[in-house]
Amino acid sequence: EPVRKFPDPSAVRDEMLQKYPPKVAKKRAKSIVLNDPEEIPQVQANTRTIPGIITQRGCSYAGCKGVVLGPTRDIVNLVHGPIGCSFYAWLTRRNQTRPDGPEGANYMTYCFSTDMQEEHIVFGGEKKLKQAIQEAYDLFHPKAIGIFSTCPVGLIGDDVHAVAREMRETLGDCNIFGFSCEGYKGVSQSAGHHIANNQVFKHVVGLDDTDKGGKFKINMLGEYNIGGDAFEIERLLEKCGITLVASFSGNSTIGQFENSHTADLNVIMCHRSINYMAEMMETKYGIPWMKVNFIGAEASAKSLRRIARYFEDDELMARVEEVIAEEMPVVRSVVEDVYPRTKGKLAMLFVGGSRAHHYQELFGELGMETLSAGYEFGHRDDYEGRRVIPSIKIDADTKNIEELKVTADPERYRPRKSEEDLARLKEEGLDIREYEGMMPDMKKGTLVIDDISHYESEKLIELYKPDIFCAGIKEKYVVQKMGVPLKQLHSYDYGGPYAGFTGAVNFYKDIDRMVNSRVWKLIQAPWEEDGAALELEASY
Ligand code: CFM
Ligand code: HCA
Repeated sequence: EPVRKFPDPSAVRDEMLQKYPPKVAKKRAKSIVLNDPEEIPQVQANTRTIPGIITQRGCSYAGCKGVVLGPTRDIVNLVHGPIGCSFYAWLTRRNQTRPDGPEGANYMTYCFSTDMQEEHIVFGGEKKLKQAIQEAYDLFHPKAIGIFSTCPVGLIGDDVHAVAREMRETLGDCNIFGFSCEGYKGVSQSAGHHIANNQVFKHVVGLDDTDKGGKFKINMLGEYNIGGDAFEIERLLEKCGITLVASFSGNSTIGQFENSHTADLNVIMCHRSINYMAEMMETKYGIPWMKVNFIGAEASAKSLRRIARYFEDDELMARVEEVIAEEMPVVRSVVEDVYPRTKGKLAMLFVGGSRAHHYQELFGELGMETLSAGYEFGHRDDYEGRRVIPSIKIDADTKNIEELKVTADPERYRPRKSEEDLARLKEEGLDIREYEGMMPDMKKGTLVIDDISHYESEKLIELYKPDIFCAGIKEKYVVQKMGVPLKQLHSYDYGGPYAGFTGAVNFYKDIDRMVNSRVWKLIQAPWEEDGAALELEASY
């Protein structure tokens, strides 16, 4: 096969920037960097998107209501705002529940909204909100109701927290809490994650002290059961004899959150969306956290081993090895079949705040290279791979994370492992503080681009002609019209699961089909068409 020639990445970068007005170019330049895993360059991230640029990002309400709270089945998620905010968020994310799941209510398929009208914008919407809470309570008698503020709520000044307090007292047996997650809070979904973490921690975590048993008790943080991923991870944990106390929040219940402080370890899949929760639980309850990754067969094996090492139990470690040995043969046989067809193909990934990194593992297992990648709303630690303590402000009563220590009962909540234990474990090969971001794992000269714009992705595709581009639904058909298949890494294009060993096999097969289909060669990209065709396009 002929060796493919690539344009020089710094020339690509220059070309991308050249079209922008000088001020815009100056700002974007800081978010488009040439990677060097040895000497990680600084990347500008988590800053405001330049107005007028077509971004992939979403809003704070999406991060809070849709992402973090959305997958919990028995909290009534009541949106305070105009109906559109609710309707367009209704069942748009592929969090699954299954019939054989825990007993009890499941409100995930419903759409609850106060349906705010002009009159409420003028005279205030608190009365309507109280009515809606009462109505939801009368109809369903839920254990909990979460209120999610959309943009107008903040603008007119409705106090959702006061309403929550009042209705909690009036109703007596329903936990009601509000989220000030107006879409405009912060620069992206990321602010919404933070708001969600704070309120769930404050109003729910720690309410149920019951020891539900289990020898190796963990919480799984930042796994949202997209396409059934959590089911596959649950299957593996169960097979190994590891007890899952709570999941934040794929396939979860509010009861799990209430009891989650009884776990001995927090493992984190998506650090971006839930690191606040992990830090707060470590500070208040002494539960250490550790990064894991169940995307990729090798990564899954490594993650199971890390969990087993943490518990320092010979039987568990042996069991984990048995499970890995049982799961791997199928994975290997599929890789063997697919590899010759996928090897050397090129991928680009622009997704959210963790998958653009995690999925590089799976492509690596297929012999595919990631030439360029970036997050929509990751922070610098997600790129550069440093473990930083986020500056957490919870509310007016609990001003910062350090104050959580004061509210914890030191008799009941001692650190599960002392600093000395952790240091010893590190010497023995398990550094629970190890945390790698995207850039240390990417090759030198690859392009790392934060909050990529539509124009920049078009340029990348034109100049590199990747074999596959990974992003979301807004990007999918635009990219495919350029003759490049797009794999949705948010919804998995309605496929999946992709986590764990079974998930890896599903992914290999799907990617093989996509990068080897000849149908893409039949499409002419806009820059390949002649003038007449372009004119036709423009007048359409
Ligand atoms: Fe975490 Fe997520 Fe992601 Fe995310 Fe999201 Fe998502 Fe995503 Mo869409 S929590 S950061 S805010 S892994 S919804 S389940 S797929 S952008 S990469
Ligand atoms: C969100 C949710 C989203 C959108 C996916 C997409 C998801 O950010 O509001 O753009 O295809 O995963 O459902 O990220």
